[in-house]
Amino acid sequence: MSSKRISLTQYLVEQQREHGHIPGQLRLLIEVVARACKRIAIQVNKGELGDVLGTAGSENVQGEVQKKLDIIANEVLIEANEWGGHLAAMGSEEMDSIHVVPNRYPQGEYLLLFDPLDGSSNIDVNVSIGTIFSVLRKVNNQRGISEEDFLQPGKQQAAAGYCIYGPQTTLVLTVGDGVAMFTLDREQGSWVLTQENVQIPADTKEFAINMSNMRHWDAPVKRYIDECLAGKEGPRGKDFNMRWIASMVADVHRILTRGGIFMYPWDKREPEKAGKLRLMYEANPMGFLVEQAGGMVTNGRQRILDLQPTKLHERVAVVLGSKNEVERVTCYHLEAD
Ligand code: AHM
Ligand code: MG
Repeated sequence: MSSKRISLTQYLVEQQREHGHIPGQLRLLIEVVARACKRIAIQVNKGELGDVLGTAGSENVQGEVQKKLDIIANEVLIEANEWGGHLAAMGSEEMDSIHVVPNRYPQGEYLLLFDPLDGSSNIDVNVSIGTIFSVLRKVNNQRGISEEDFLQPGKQQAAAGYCIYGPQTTLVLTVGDGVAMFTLDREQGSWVLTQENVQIPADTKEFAINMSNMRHWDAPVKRYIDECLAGKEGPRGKDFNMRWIASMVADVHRILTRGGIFMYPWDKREPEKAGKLRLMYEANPMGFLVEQAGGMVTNGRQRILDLQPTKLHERVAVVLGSKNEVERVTCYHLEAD
């Protein structure tokens, strides 16, 4: 990378000029989301001093207890995005149904989905958390909008990204032309391009899975992890390392940075054959980023970005990261069918 500092705005303007694939409304949308993430980062950093830790005493649609920061982050994203004229509606992990842009504002061409604060269990313990977002085009041309308009396969995303609130605050973005990372310069209050053309190595010796669920796993997942654990002496002939942060943003960020495989598989406690993670605002945006960085993403059997969603809060099993490892896990599943 050259020593010339490029801001997010400049990056987007240049992308628009050179490749023409960022229409004006999409550029505005990304800038607004990035600004909202900056505001969320400020709240996250305040922690106890800002009275933002702990639970809010309410539950979301999935029956999970909401943390104060879940609600704050959700409000920040809605407020920032509803008036700009770039969006028609928004969907969020923290809202039962979609939020349509009120009539007093112009309605835009895009739909935005987000997990406002991912890794909620890590909020109070000062471990990295993040905001995940997915951008779809509004395909029908009428003013009316419903949940159905959101039910598009992940391969139709116009953009996706996340912001990780960690030792650094970093925005990771794809508009379908590779993955770029922007680090927040706190003194300047601006996003600075710090990495372009991110690539995930095809091979890895690092896996991420919640091992406490092992007894509930399906046979192919157990087989894969057993082989990793067998190390040099086992069929893989190499030792594996393990990491599990329990914030998908942080686990995916590590994989984008140095490779690895991340799994949140379906397990036997779930009758619906889905996993814990949500398709539309967790798996799809992360899937788009990982594929754009040369990695692979499946639900154990199929490419996640090909799946036709059936509801806004649908769950899905997730296997993502270094291509050769994801391919192996997927083969184990297909062989077992
Ligand atoms: P959240 O959106 O409610 O925070 O849940 C999603 C998170 C992911 O970030 C992470 O990979 C997973 O849940 C961790 O789950 P577990 O606590 O079962 O290890
Ligand atoms: Mg989440």
